[in-house]
Formats: sequence, C-alpha cells, structure tokens
Amino acid sequence: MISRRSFLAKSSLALAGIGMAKHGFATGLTEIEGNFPIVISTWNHGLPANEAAWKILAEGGHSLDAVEAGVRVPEGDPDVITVGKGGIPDASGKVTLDACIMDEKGRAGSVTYLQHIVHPVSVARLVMEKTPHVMLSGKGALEFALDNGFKKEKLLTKARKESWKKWKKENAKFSNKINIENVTEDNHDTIGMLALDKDGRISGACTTSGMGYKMPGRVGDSPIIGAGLFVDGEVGGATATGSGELVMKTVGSFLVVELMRQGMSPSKACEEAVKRIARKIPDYQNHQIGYIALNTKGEYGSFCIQPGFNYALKTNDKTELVDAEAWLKKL
Ligand code: SD4
Repeated sequence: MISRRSFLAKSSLALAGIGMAKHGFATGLTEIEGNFPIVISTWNHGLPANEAAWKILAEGGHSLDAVEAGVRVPEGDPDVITVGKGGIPDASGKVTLDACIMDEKGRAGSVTYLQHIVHPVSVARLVMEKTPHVMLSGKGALEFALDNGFKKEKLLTKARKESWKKWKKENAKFSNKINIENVTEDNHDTIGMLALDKDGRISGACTTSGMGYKMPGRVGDSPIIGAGLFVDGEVGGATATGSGELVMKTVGSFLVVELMRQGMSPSKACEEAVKRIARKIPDYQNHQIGYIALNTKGEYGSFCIQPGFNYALKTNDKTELVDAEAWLKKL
C-alpha cells in the first residue's frame, strides 16, 4: 500500500532548509526520504478535493493552504449532502456546520454549530490566525465570520429540505432524539484531509454538517482537535469520519497520532484506534468509524469498523480511491 519516493533536496535545501530547520527536519545537505507531496482525504468526494489541494502542493505551496483549498470543494458543492452548502440539517431543519484545521506547528482553529456560512473551514483558519482562541461556536462564530467578510447564505438546499420533511414525517415519534436507524452510510461523509507538502510540512482539515438529523445543539467530533483531527509536525496526522460520539469518547485522532509516535505504521495505528472503540463501546457494531492517517514520511493508511469506507489518495504517480480494511470483516 505504501509507495515511497526518495528525493534529494540538495540545492533546493537552500530554500527548503529554512523551513525544515523551523519544523525539526534535518538541515544542510541531507537526503530526505519520503513520499511527498501527498494528500489523502475521506470518501469519494475526496477525489475532487484532492485535485484542488494538489494544485497548491504541486507548485510547492504549504500543506495548510492545500487542505483548506481541498475541503472547500465539497463544502461548496450543493450535491454533497454531508458537508457545507448541501449539508443535511439537524432534527429541527437547521444546517449547522462543524470544522477545524491544524498545521505542522500545532496551530489549530475550529468552529462549531456555525450556521449560514458555506466555508466553515476558512472561518476555522481565521480563528487560528486572528484570535488567541482555538474554537468559536454558534452565534459568536457567525459574528466573527461576518465581521471578517464572510457572506451569510441560506444553506438548506431544496433537496435537503424535502428529505428532511420526509424524515420528520417518518420519525415523528423520535422527535429531536438521534435515531440510530438514521445513521446510515449517507450520514457518514465528513471530509477529513491530510497533506504533506514538498518541504515535509503536514496539515489537516476536517469539515462536516455532522450527523444527519442530529439533536439541535449537537456538536460532533469533527471540529474537536484530538477527536476529529490531530496533527503533530514531528509525527503525522489523523482524521476521522463516522459517528462522532465514539471518536470523542476515545479521542480518536490524537490516539492514532500517539500510536504512530510509538512506532506504529499509519494503518496499524488506525486499526488500534478502531479496536479501542470496539473494546470500550458496547454498541459499536451499529456505527461506522473510518480513520485515515499520514506520517511525516508520507506513509499512509486507514481502518474502519464496517466495510464500505474508502479514501482518496493523490501522489505524484497515483490518483485513486482506496478501500479501507474493516474490523467487522476481520472478526
Ligand atoms: C459527526 N463525524 O458529526 C461526524 C459525522 C461524519 O461522515 O463523520 N460523517 O459525528
């Protein structure tokens, strides 16, 4: 699964070395082993998202710019029903968005329960860059976005409104409760993206409309640093998709990164994090969780609970959708 490419960063180190010194990489005339640039992201909407990220990576840009540009693609696509503009609403019919972003220096920004803004990831980036905080929520996040030039838009598309009305009729007895029967594959298409740029800098982003028809006020794992996304410039990054409650309870993405720090491969670390869920959460078999991970050498991997999760991969020589290995198939 892991394709590796080694490149000599000799003369380019005059340029890149400045960045590398800052980020803990070897400086001087050093051979840097690694499979980068590289970008991976969850689900098949990761394919067009990776293309947008790749434009930046291929020109030698920063992975932070790449992941932001990448996940903005599904955020802006009204046909993607689990992210941004086309997102499924909560039980009361409101589209509320969660997103976060993190770079190789450990800088992080996040927004939760954000309404009316198509690109929550860009608001999260501004939280990271312009405020002393990590996370803004709800009304405060919206005010911050509007103060910074974001446009207020109507997010509930016609198609999603129709589905929501149908859902409401069929699930009247559940009122505002999360109905596990509604946690279908359609509900599990958060985009999480990890990218390593040509200078070995890793960043990640994660953005979602969250669990479909969630309880009003519910926030999932996706905007929570350590749960839906975690990046450590010395080790790598991980991001999650699926039932956020399970990821939050096990601080999943942080766990994957820490396991990689201890020497596990990205695939093995993702598998261990899924097994942790299987050990700790009794009804985990009713849920899907998919993790993807990338280390700073450009090795990547994934693991999930149910068969059916896939992720998009782009490198200099590969553009593909990869099926993740599933715990329930291994049992
Ligand atoms: C959440 N983790 O809000 C998100 C949902 C998701 O793919 O990943 N969907 O719980």
